[in-house]
Amino acid sequence: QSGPAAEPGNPARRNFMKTSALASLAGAAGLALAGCGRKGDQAGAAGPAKAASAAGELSDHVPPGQLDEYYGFWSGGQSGEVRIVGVPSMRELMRIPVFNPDFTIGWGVTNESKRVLGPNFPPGGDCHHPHMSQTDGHYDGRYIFINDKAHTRVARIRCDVMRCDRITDVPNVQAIHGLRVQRAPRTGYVFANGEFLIPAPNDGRDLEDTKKYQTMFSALDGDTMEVVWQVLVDGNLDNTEADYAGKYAISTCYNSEGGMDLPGTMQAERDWAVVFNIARIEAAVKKGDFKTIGSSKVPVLDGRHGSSFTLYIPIPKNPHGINASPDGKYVVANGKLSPTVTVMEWSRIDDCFAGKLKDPRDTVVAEPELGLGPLHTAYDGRGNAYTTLFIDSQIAKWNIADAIAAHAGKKVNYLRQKIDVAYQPGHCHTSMGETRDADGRWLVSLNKFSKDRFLPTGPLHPDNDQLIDISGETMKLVADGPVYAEPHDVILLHRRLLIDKVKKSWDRDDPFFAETVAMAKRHGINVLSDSKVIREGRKVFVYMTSAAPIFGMGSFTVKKGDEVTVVVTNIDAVEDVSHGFCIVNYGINMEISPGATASATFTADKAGVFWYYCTFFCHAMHMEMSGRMLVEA
Ligand code: CUK
Ligand code: CUA
Ligand code: CA
Repeated sequence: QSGPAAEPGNPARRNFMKTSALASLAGAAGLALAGCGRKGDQAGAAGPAKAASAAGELSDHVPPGQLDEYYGFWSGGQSGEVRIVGVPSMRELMRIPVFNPDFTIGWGVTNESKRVLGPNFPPGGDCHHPHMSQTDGHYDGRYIFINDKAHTRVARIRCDVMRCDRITDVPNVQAIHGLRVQRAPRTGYVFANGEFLIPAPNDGRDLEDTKKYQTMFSALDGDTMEVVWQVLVDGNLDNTEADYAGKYAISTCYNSEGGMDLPGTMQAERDWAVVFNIARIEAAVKKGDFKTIGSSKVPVLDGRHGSSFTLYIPIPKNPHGINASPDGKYVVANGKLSPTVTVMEWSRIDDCFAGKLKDPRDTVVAEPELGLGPLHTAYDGRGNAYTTLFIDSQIAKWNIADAIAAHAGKKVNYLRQKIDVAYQPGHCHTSMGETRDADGRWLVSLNKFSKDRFLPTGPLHPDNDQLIDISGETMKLVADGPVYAEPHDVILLHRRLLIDKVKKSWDRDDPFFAETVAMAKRHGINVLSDSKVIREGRKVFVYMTSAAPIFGMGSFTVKKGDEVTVVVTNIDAVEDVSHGFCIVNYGINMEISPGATASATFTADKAGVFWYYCTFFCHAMHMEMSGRMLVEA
């Protein structure tokens, strides 16, 4: 995978930047620079950035003019956002607001974002598990899906524009935690775990009757974002995973006891992992072998013990992460309160569902002891696994085949190495490691504590995401990366899968703002050329273009109490020339990237002169890109 520097110095890129700056300056003066519209080259698309030092070890250094080799998608945890990080440099490239309001781009301010967020937009979210859609076990660059534990939702991010386009409330459960995608034949299903146990229905009765508490496993359709079925389970649900054949999903349960407090969840020596047989579930849905609950139309199947849809595999103790190996053969549950991880073989799960194996524990082919607090496991595609040890503050590298041999009684040492991380790792993730293309180059350890690794930032410390070279026999720590709270999980994918799919300007027929453009059309407005005010009673629609450095309208007049909708269309065709539209003292700010239309609606409740101005520094005359809203008393 490693290669020579693809774009030394990259003069073409520099020329392009100069050209675009000139072009926009010329636009201001009303000049036409014919023949100057040179397109930017696909800088770096041809080969990986130089990441190999003379010694053959990997480096995190990405010099100016070169691009990172990997895209990282970081969950933003309780910030509610997803972040795009370049790897190996570990530089944050962009943020994608999802469940959180964001005033940089007006997420939660614009009408377009409010349509995605829905009418009861609860501010904030808690996202843990970003996963990209796959086709036959390979990332396909279409979508990233992400859970919201705080409001029981699942969101989808379009990878072509890196914007969230759908958010779905999951009924009948509370707190979506584990989330994974169907790998084969494609995504397909998005699997989502309801973590907490609640009474059904959860309407104020049975508050203390904890025997009636329950939760469910949910499957969404990744194309429509509808919840298509749910399976009632015993115990609770923590993390989830899917196989490489499209037959199964599997979830860990740490509260098989049905406990309502910490000691209550730690009674049993073994909890379990529950396997969901997708074909059997689909057949039952087809047959009508389900019920629905309350106003929800989602088919709910009974997958508790004794069901033919599910298999409960006992796992010690309060297991947490669950991770399928990229060879498609195994899945590993991480013991948390047990120093072990449990390796199950998918083909034995086949046998168990077929009745050829009687004891679900016979699906277990290894149970290596690794250290204290195993939480999550990642893979290098060379037969090795890497497990985070939360309590030991280490990552254990171990060999799967040797662990299986040891389980069968052979005298082999499956443990390859332990490396100290700083400190208390949760997830770890390898480059391409959750796909068939696991390339065994990088591992990121997402450490919950940074303690002494960075300059003090007050009582709240950043997390510490450490970059580890796993390309050789031994793991080598390469870099510390401070991050704002709190990434739980990441995915790392090679840029070749995405770099040509990401748009540099919006298509004019993009569905994200199609409704706004349709409204303009009803008003007889061509948003690409018209700057006009349309009044319908107390509703005022203000349409304007933006082209560096002027808005299509220098002022507009409304009456106090009017409901005002401002619609701005960026007609600059120049890459990277985004505008913003902010009305001073009115709580309105939105981003309008090249080719986009954005709108915001508010009540003009204060009379007077209120300047609007551009918030993205777009031009030498950016400060002058402004106008006045005149609100008559
Ligand atoms: S969980 Cu946070 S460290 Cu929500 Cu994937 Cu394990
Ligand atoms: Cu447009 Cu600044
Ligand atoms: Ca337990």
